[in-house]
Amino acid sequence: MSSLVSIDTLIVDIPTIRPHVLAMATMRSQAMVIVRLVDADGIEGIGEGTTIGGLSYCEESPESIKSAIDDYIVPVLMRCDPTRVGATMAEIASSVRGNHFAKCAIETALLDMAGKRLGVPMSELIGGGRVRDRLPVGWTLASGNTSVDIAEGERMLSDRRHDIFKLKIGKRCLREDVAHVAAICRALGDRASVRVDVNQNWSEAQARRGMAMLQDVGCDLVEQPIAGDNVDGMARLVRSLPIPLMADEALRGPGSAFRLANSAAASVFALKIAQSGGPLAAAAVAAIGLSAGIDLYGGTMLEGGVGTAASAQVFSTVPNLAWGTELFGPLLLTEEFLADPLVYGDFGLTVPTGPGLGVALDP
Ligand code: MUC
Ligand code: MG
Repeated sequence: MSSLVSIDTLIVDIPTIRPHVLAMATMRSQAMVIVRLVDADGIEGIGEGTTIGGLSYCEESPESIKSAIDDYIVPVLMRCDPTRVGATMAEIASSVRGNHFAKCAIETALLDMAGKRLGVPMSELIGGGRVRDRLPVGWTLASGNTSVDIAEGERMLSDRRHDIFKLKIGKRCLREDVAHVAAICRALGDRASVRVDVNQNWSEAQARRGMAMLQDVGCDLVEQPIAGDNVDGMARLVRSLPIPLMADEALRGPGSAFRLANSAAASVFALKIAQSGGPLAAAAVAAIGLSAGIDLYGGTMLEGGVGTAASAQVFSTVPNLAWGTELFGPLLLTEEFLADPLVYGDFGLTVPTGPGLGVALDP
């Protein structure tokens, strides 16, 4: 039996390139939880568990993720064989409920080690392995100012970096939000796909009105318009409005994916490795979505390079990613912490090909 000889957890807090204005918080920096495991053979595994805006997005914060790992998961890990990823995660699950972001960081690090031990990229340890080496990558326009967003979108298009734009709305009144989206659709909509994310901030009645108005101005998709636990309300919106509704906060792993599919409460699933409980659970969410005829999208918690590489490894195995991905997290940060940055260009991200995650921390 192999064993771990060192486990380090640290919060890496890096300023963003501009304020990122969301319905529930304005981000000026991103606090990412990075885990580094080393086993008795000297093989290193790295993982990331990152959320957005302290406790304003969900029940886990950077500090709670670190504490869940250090105080509750590490004692279990120390008595497990890290080469047995599934068995180790099952042992952790038997003593730690929930805490999906913390579990994601650990499972990612174990899969990174497993890939390095076997000499294969992490994607080859998931489902049937990789089906693509590049992923389309969108960008979020969220400066809080319409003309700044349009100028930023124009730059992204002319640099051939992104032609999918997500707008963060739900903070202002409906009329102002729709005017903002309409202006961006007019300016960029013939060259890009424009979508919105409400981050649960509308009532069902507001959503009914808002989604109809957004469809009329050329918006392609509405992400999580109402509370994620209002599955019946989401189903009613899907049934009565043609514009696709994407589930994000409602998706907390395979169980919730099954319930959403069973209730026909989403047209698209935003796959997220941390929200799902880890890369393997995210792959299960993808399988449920595909089996139910639900489109898929590769989501982000605005992770840095480690979580973004892990997400890319998982999304590279999904047979049909109809709505692309938003794996732009590292590009929102003022500093890089990978030894070699991820490669973006031509509206996409190249999935790393080295063993495990295929990325290393810059010491
Ligand atoms: C979310 O709610 O989807 C993803 C991109 C972005 O700008 O914020 C996130 C979180
Ligand atoms: Mg979202």
